[in-house]
Amino acid sequence: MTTVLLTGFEPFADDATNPSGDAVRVVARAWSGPERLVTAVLPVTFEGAAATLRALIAEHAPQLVIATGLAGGRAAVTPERVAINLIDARIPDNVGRQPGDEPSLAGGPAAYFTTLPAKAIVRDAAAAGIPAALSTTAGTFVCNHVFYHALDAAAARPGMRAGFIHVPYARESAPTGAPALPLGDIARALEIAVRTSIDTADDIDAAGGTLH
Ligand code: PCA
Repeated sequence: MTTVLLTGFEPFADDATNPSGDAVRVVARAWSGPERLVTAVLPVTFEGAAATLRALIAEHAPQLVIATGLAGGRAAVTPERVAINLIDARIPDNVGRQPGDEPSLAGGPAAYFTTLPAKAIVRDAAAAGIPAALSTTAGTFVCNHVFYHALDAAAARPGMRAGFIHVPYARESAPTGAPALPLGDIARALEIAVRTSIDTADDIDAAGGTLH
């Protein structure tokens, strides 16, 4: 049976909630298969998040891993294309660590490309009426770190695809004035990302890059 691992994050910085973790819980409650869905809410700590993700991969041997996190300020659901081997934390993580200019994985490749069908996910989320766009940077904080480790794990596991999706604030809990989507739409977009990834072996050929 196909196993899917879908993760979000706990709250961090000044926020009381994190829509990625909340949306993953919504997807878990509504999931009706046929694949086995394993979900987790990761700590926003460099050590804990990567170790937890790797332990979940080792335990459940998923064919598909989709990690998600909050990108406060973005207005769309954004599949990430590139994970870079760089940590440069602008704020401390949830245990107060703030590494600067360190690799996510010493000796690892400079970057990995997502192995999710990112353009097909954008197409299908948009077709469902949910704002979606590709992103070429997941930043240099805990999300990019987890994204990098997911792809590094995938590189050693033929048959496992992995990637990362940043989501906007949820309307129900967004700071005043921040772009946001209803939590239900964020959850729906993640469900679509899972379904599209399962159904799409090779990404579609569509224009989707940016000029800057
Ligand atoms: N967003 C942060 C870390 C956890 C999260 O949800 C990030 O983009 O790195």
